[in-house]
Amino acid sequence: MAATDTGDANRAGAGSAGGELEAELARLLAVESFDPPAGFTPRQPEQADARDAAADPVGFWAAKARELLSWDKPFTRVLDDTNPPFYRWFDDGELNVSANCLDRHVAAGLGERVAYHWRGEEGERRDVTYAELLADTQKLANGLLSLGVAAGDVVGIYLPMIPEVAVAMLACARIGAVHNVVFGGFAPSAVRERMEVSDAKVLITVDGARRKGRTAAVKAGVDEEMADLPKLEHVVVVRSTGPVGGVETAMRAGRDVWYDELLAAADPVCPPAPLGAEHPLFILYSSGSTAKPKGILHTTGGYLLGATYTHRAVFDLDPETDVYWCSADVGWITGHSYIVYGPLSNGVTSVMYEGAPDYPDFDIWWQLIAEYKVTIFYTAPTAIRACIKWGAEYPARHDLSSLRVLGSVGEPINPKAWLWYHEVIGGGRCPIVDTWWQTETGSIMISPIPGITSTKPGSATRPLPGITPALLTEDGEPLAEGTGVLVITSPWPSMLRTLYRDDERFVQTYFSRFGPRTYLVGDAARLDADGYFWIIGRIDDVINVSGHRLSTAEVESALVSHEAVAEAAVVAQADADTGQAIVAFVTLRGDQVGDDDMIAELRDHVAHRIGKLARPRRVIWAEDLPKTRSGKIMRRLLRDVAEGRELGDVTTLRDPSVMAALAAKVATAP
Ligand code: 6R9
Repeated sequence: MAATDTGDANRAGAGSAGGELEAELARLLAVESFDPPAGFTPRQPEQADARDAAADPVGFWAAKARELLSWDKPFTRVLDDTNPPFYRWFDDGELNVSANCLDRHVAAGLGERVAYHWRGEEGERRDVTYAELLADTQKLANGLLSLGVAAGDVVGIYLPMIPEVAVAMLACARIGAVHNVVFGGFAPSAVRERMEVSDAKVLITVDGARRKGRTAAVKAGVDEEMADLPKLEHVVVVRSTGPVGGVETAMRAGRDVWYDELLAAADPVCPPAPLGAEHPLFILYSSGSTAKPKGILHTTGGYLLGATYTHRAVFDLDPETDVYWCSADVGWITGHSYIVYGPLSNGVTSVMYEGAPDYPDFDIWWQLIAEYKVTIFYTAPTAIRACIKWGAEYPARHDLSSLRVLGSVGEPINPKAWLWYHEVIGGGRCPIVDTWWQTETGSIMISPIPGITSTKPGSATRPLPGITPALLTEDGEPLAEGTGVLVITSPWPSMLRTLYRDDERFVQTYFSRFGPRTYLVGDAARLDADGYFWIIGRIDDVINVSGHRLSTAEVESALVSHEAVAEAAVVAQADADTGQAIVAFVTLRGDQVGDDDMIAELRDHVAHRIGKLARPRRVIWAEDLPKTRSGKIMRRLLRDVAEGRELGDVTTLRDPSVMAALAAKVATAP
């Protein structure tokens, strides 16, 4: 039964004593379902959308594509499903993503509207308007053309959270170049790999990047790793921090060019190229079951429709009045769809923040929300859990009454974090949208609609209009209720089109288990009697650390690339802060000593190869690893050991005694 939780909104908000808050949260933990807050009136016609989509899903998407996007050439074909899983949407239509994100708003007289209120980590402010974004985008687009970039070429982007990252993406979209953004927190060697496998022609990067008062020399790292990439013709460098540690950024003659000089020399007018709706827009590498990252490919029309429609519907957006902030990094799909493409296509004002949530102090987020009167805030459960740890006194210092809708993404949100978000940040009056989706889906798939859907803490609730998730048993039988494998049974416009230059892996990964018309998500889920989805977690060897996807194989291959390591197996362990944490079982070579120095060295080595977020939380020395007779490492058993569970069946192991030895080790390991 649903309980209404609106009578005394704000009671747990600013000023309430810690004890009272604890008691209130404990009481609410027993509440299973929350009706939409009484004072919240939705603006969008989603009930009508749901009806239309149920009656005619393809017709629904066609209508939305005409209503929400501007087409240079209208499409006449909506969906081509004759060659599944290679679906095509709107494929005889033409449009340009940057024109939809910029030109159409400027043409409508909204050029002076702020696109991004940017804040630097030392408090610097820059308000970038739609007109300014359009001007820079045109110049950079011309600059890229002058460097020889043509439609279809891949351009790498390795930038921190500065407005230039949006300009870089939009400039590519303007000329039909395919961007390949790499998260700024990844190590240069991970960037190199992604540039190499995608044959990137140009890389757009930065002199240095700031993080919590320190500056890292990004361009120097790029030079070290990418001196010998034959296909990489140019490196464009944004002057962001100036010399790092007193050292001038080195520029290689003939290859490197300063971003500001490129823009200054460029023609200010670059008409947007009309592109086929199925023209590739970007590749984004994501972790899969093997060490080789998957180059997820999205195309122009369907992707932009997904991002634009869901950003409106899920956040109950009013571009005229809302101030929106997504705290993700542009290097992830959440940043692509909900910092750049969705918000800009809808013409809303966003906040973009360069820094960390705990710098200069634990209240910086709440300070920004109060200052810019943010109405919609979208973040990750791991960040909420960190805020809980820091304490409710930090949000209590600021006026958060502008907030209207709160969003969550990246991993299942535990009810405790949900309730704290609801009470302390939302003052009990803001609907929470727990949005389930993936890099592959391009846009949000399962989520409540604010003011319409009753919410249950921990459930992403129901599918959005036009989206058809289902649960199957291992044998592919549909489940009306219970726990099973999550699939999506019909195509949707923003779905991935393939894995870059690897159609075979695309079919194999997503469309082989249940056939070419059933998309295998890779998550397990539970469906309750009300038709609500509860995402349980991955069914493959993907680890979710703080909402970031990492593959066990990728971390293992980084570990074994260290000379001291003979073998490594990596598993996830449940973690109260990061959702999951990485545990590495490592067998050293005979002459090596497993001590604290070696642990530190291996952690550094992984940070250097992949990035800091891939560093194992725990390293456990293993004389031997549990293997089947065919030599497969049984990670399931390692997980049981890491999480301190009773061991299951070990009889399939070649040497069952291995597990007892490991269990004893884990009991004493830090
Ligand atoms: C957007 C994004 C996708 C994986 C996905 C699932 C997990 C994302 C979630 C969620 C439970 C949510 N995930 N959102 N689990 N509830 N609201 O995160 O994309 O980086 O590709 O990760 O993240 O396991 O399969 P991506």
